[in-house]
Amino acid sequence: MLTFHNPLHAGHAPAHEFFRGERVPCFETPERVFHVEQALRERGHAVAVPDTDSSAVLAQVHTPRYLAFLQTAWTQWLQISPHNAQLQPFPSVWPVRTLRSDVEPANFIARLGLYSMDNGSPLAAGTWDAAKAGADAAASAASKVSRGGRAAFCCTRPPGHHAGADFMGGYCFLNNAAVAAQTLRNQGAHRVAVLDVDYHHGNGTQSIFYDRADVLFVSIHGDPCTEYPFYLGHADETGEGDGAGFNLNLPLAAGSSAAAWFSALAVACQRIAEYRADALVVSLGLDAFEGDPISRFALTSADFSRLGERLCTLGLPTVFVLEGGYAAAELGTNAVNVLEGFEQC
Ligand code: Q9C
Ligand code: ZN
Repeated sequence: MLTFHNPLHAGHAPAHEFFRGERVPCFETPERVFHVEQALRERGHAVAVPDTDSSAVLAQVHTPRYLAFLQTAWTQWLQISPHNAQLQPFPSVWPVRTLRSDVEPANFIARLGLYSMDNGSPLAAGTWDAAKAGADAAASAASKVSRGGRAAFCCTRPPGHHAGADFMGGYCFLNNAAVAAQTLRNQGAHRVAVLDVDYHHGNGTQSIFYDRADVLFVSIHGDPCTEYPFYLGHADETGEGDGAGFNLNLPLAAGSSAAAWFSALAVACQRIAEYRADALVVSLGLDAFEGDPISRFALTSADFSRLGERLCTLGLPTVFVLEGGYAAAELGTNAVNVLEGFEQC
């Protein structure tokens, strides 16, 4: 399958994140994409460089002040002290209920909190360049599919589906799936379906399209009662305003079987078929894998082939966008199994 890779992803390489009160090595590493690129090469798939600038579509998906902050965040961090080059900034304060988010504080860490949903999105020197090149890869894959390609894969990191219009979260900075969906809309698709199969609910993508009927969001994920992102992803979130009825969450209990997962996939595919979408974006997280270190579903590598086959039967022009998946050594096999399953039906 034609793949657009992110030539700058390795510049986003923060050292640490927080886990159970401790600073631990990041789960979301450059190694993840090295494995996917290696599997693509070994199995004979063409890998292309992004050829589309996502700047205009990013301005449709994210707010101007969030983009301005993110683009200069590392420079702002260094302006506090040159010694910060060796350190990672983390937010420690957030504008939750009753606090104001309309005024940007002058304090950098306070601004970082304003534009974050958690302390789980570590920044590094190359974060903006990596995230922007990833959005370019997503726009490139969507443009290719708009021009008549059956499918394309955006092989990128950092992931995107937790990033909302004006915040980062869950290792995500720019919402690549939203960029792909909006690009398809801009280039003539009337209705676009986004199917998010990452273990974690795609709260950012849901929120970006929640009041819109032209983009249907469907997600299969760990029940937010116990799983990240905790504060969104319940079954009663069905859309609002023009978007009422165009959001479908299919939460499953942590520990659910592959059989339960494929039953949810059947419901998801049924809804997408009813919607009569012109194109499909798949937020391809691979953390539903049985070996994932931070997730609790049970898909095998063979199940990922089956997922690809099932998605192909929808018969839609399809853009795959890499999201999570932290069993790095198996990530290439699992990703390419989906893509080849798709090509086999
Ligand atoms: N801080 C994606 O899969 N929390 N994001 C893990 C360690 C966040 C996952 C706990 C998990 C986010 C794109
Ligand atoms: Zn995930």
